[in-house]
Amino acid sequence: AELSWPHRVRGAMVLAACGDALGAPFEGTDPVDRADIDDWMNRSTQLMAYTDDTASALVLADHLTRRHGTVGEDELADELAREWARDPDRGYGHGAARLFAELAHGRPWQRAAAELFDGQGSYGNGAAMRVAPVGLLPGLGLGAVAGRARRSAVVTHQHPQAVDGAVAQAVATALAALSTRDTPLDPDRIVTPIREHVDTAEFQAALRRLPALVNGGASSTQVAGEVGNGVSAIQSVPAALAAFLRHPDDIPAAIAFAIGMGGDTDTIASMTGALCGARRTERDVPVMWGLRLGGASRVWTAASALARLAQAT
Ligand code: 8NA
Ligand code: MG
Ligand code: MG
Ligand code: MG
Repeated sequence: AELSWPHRVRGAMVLAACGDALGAPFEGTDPVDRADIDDWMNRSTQLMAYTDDTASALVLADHLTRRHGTVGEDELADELAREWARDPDRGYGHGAARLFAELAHGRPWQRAAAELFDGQGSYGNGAAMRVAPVGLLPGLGLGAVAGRARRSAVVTHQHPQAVDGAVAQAVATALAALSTRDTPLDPDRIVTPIREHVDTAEFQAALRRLPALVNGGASSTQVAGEVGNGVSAIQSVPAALAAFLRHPDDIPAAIAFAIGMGGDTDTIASMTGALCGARRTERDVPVMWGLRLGGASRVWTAASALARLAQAT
């Protein structure tokens, strides 16, 4: 009963979308005024809109639901490109928009993704920001989660740090969904298993610093200063994990912490939301956020369909 996996799936998907929409107005702001965050989170009754982060996470969720949890790279590339073409003004990164335009013209993803940024591939967080559904698949070991995260990433992001970012965020989501609520979360017990699945020395180093930072009670701005808050996976994925580990059982505090880091606020808050929602379930998502979220029924439908995979197996 404690695990209640379907509730955790819905919690993660809905709170990831809310984090994205709550963080979006602050994207690129650095530093962010804490009073502005509180006002927007707590008092405003304005509608809020999700961005590319959620749009692409919903594509991946639907993909996994239809394929009973497996990743098909060709299909996924096509589905992501079609979502971009249908609704291109959701705030996609430059490399992502260029890539999707090429895919829409029939170029194979293998070549188009590899040629981005002078042949380095993108090190942006675009593969990590959409990956939470992979960590929410029922009954997978962490190695299988990591493998599916990698396959879901490479269709757009071939830089090794961007792939590591997707692996880290997917494994973190699975660990959050497996964790016991309201019992203290030891940062080492989350960070150590994630480190077993990432490949690059840079990602290893970025993750290794997190437990001391979190245990030392670092503030939002201190974490941003140490870890970074930019659109690269190597900065934003550890930043989101730190926000979750600082406030694992207090959703508004974790989201405010994430937005308070500044920089890529929609994406950091969305990834934090996925982790907190996976630990807490949808029952702990503030009701007003769901009511303010444009497209909430689309999010709810995709989340509930993904959650039903747990009942089918
Ligand atoms: P992406 O692949 O375009 O990467 C994002 C950005 O990272 C690029 O536009 C480049 O500036 C930079 N970049 C990535 N790889 C390299 C490289 N190898 N060499 C040099 N520069 C590089 O798109 P993505 O899907 O990975 O990005 C996701 C982000 O874009 C999310 O934050 C999302 O919300 C969106 N976004 C962010 C901002 C922002 O200011 N933070 C603004 C608009 C859109
Ligand atoms: Mg975005
Ligand atoms: Mg954006
Ligand atoms: Mg962003």
